[in-house]
Amino acid sequence: MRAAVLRQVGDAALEVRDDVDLIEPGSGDVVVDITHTGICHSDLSVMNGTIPQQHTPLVLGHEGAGVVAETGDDVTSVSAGDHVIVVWSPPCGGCVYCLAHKRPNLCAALQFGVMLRRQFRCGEQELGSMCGVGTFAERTVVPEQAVVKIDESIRLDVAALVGCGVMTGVGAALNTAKVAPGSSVVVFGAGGVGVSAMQGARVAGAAAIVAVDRNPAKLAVARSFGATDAVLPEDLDAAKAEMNGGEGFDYAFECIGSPATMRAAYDAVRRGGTCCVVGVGRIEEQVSFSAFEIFFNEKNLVGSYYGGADVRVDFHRVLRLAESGQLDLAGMIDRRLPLEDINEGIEALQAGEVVRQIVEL
Ligand code: PAD
Ligand code: ZN
Repeated sequence: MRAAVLRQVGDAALEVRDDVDLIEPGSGDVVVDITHTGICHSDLSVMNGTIPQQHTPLVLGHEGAGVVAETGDDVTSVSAGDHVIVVWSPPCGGCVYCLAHKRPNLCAALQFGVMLRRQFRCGEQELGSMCGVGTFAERTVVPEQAVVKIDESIRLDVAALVGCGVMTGVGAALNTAKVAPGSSVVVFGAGGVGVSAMQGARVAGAAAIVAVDRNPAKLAVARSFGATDAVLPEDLDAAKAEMNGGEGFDYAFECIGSPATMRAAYDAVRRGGTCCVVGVGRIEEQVSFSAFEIFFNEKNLVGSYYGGADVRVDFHRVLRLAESGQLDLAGMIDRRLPLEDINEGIEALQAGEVVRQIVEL
């Protein structure tokens, strides 16, 4: 089958091959025919080493949907023919994070195990996969917990986006920060994640939603997804001056992944406000805070992993919001491309030109 392979960290392009095979599925596994996969900035971050992975070479991709082809003997929740969204961080359903803390997005019981296995093969060589998922392939194998069954009436291209960017951004607004009606919000970065955070803030009833992006073309895009204003970074101070008598925003969402914009997001919120960091930076990078300001400003600084989602509940919640017209997910798709052209898509995302691109398999 065809798959897009990252040979080694630092490569600027993927190798598109047509001779990749899957390992035999185990008793708890599900084989999925991937029909659509989005290209998320986290894919680029694996390529450039920002997000470390266990093995290279690997099949990249983690935002996908498709149709179940085959199931292992112990699988009970899905069967062949079911439409599913792939989960890049599958909750096991039985650990303290899943049950006691009620934070299934933070369950790592399965994630590191699946990241260790190499479920693809190319000739004699075994290949790993991003997050144990690898959706830049016509077919993948994942544990049962890493798929969520959806209704067949749902478009699989839209469903693919829910698998990462949409759930992450909408969930950051609704689950992590819990944006209050009537509040003011600033979102840094108008990519797939940032646009989803803006839409989530709109669903939550925010009165002001300001988008910040360094690409002028993205400002109009942000407005079309619910931003009430959209500014270049140099114009943020003026926008901030209009919020809470100049004190700043009630909430900020950093959806870029750089220390400078994480710090800018913290600075953009008023005393007692919430700065939610969604973007993923490098392990060795630091963000600094004055030891005094943490006490004095009493701001909430919170990370958001997979939108704080309980995927088995929240994927459906997001899809219902799309069905009722409160989230525009189909409109986020800028471009469709075949797997052969995936490197063009990677370049466009790198340039910050697109919201989301769908690879059709
Ligand atoms: P994207 O590349 O589509 O969008 C990033 C946007 O930020 C683009 O519009 C850029 O023009 C803009 N931008 C870049 N640098 C700056 C800057 N210095 N100032 C202003 N604007 C800038 O990315 P995405 O939306 O796919 O992903 C965004 C981040 O979210 C990225 O770090 C990704 O790894 C992370 C992510 N986190 C999770 C999670 O669970 N927390 C999940 C998925 C993605
Ligand atoms: Zn992603």
